[in-house]
Amino acid sequence: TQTALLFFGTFLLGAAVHGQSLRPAFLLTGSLHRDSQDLSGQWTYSKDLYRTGLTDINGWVAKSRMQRFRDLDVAAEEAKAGATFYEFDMDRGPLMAIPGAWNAAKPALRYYDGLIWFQRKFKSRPLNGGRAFLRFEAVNYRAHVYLNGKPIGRHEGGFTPFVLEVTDALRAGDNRLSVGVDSTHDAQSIPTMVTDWDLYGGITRPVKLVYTPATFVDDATLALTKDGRIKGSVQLAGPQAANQTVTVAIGELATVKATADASGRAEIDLKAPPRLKRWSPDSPTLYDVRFSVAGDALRERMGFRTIAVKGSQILLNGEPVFLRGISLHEEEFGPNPARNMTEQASRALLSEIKHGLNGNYVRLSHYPHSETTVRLADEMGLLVWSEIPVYWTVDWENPAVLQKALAMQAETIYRDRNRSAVILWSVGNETPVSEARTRFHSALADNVRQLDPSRLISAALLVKRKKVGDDDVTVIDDPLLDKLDVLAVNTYAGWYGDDPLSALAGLKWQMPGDRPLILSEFGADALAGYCNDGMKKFTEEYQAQYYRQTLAMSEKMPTLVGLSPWILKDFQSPRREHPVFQNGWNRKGIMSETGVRKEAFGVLSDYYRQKAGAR
Ligand code: GCB
Repeated sequence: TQTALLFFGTFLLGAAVHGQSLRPAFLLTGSLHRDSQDLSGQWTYSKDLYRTGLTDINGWVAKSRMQRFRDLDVAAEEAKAGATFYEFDMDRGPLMAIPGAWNAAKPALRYYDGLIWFQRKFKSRPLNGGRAFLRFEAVNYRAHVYLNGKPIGRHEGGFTPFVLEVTDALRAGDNRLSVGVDSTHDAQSIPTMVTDWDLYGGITRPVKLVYTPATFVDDATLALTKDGRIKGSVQLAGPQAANQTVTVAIGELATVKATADASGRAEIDLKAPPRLKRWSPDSPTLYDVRFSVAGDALRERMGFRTIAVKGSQILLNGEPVFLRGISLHEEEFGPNPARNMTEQASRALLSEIKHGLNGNYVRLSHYPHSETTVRLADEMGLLVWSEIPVYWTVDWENPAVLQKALAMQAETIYRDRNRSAVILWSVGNETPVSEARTRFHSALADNVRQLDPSRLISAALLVKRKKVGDDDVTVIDDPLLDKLDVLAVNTYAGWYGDDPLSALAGLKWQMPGDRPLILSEFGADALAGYCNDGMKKFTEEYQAQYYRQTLAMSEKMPTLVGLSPWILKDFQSPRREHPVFQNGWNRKGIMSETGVRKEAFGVLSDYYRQKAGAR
């Protein structure tokens, strides 16, 4: 049908036309500081498990009774004489706070996995020749967006932002925004339907209506190079973009001008001012940077630092750095996390790492975390590992799936490349080695290298146990190694498998000697408060002892440059259903879901304090 075709059309535009460069049509970088209207708040919703809102389109019913996206005042229609009726009414639907995951919002939606329609009415001012865009920070997993009954676009991928222009569909005055959110995953989604974390469907991050002039600064980036220059680019969009003069001001330190080319792109290249303070976890200096053209300016707060690999070391601003970190899922403290990463929720999590654990690093697993979190890492001084959910198994042979992963990676890089905190892009987690899988990851790594040559590439790999002579050796020899700057492995000896804890420190490892290594995961479950039961699994003592022994093992790895044990706090996972110890929670946190520190927290915190002192 016509509507369905239109739908498909907008989707293709996103995936294929821009697929060449992987640059989305619009980025609206730095949207924090733009002229915008926050659409957070109470939205109405309507469950649609059988997808009638999408499929019941002018087919065997002349006038659809179920299309939740229609621009329709159902109560007014019902008041009219005649036999017309509808089987939805978005205006009188139940309410839900957006952003937030529906699973946490209502007990009846706790395990709902499917399509739900959301609606928000809002007033817009007249555009007067300007333009307007909707910017969604994240919708998990697919979004179908309509404004005033018109299809605006679609997006797939639950953790990255997307921008849709609504200049033509927007009305000065009352508007009706409808979003169909489909949380279902399948064998071709990223991730697939089996992971070790919870579903969390919904509009999980903020939505904004952003106003711009006809020609505006869509995106701008700067980075410090190893030879002491600041280089980057500014991308303008709009009819007057070509040949515009762009002015870039870095705090009070420097102001330069550049001229955009025919495509509206200006290259920036200046010598780093001598007074420039380098960003580091110990002194996370940020500058107010302004990229301006006639009629518009993009404001950013950003730091400047270099990151590189030399032999088996990671160098931050030219100095070796040891990454004292931990892995983190995006779940706020409390018994019923909603994935609503407010500044307060994010700050609480990152403060535990920075101040509680004496850390300088966080692995934001297993998907791009909220912009709020990454910006706070910049501000608070925590180095970041960033990853997309290419996790366990993916349909490696399928070119459409690769295209999704590439787009997701690009959306992440464009969003976060001005954050000094981010030093590592990871291209996958624990993917079983096969030729097709290695080809897939290699394509991702090449893509990252092209989009952002200034950062390091890694992946969390699986290890193998092998007999070498009489020895039982843990080996890292993944064929993906050639594509990676930094090796990273997840190791669970002492938890999964039969190794006694006392054997961990003596385990033998074999790995390339010329590449830095991170233990990207190690961990053991413990139920907070379960103690004194003879070193049984799930006790706090077992977990603490596991940490001591694994840290002792890590001390013997000459190329080790960092740790991100699994994980800061307990998190919800449908895989974890032991009725005494788990009840739907993965218990590998060194804190409980509500924030109670387990014994292992102290072990790691003491270890990091010593490490920090030993620098
Ligand atoms: C892993 C996965 C992580 C799991 C963890 C576990 O290796 O990367 O997502 O949650 O193990 O608890 O088994």
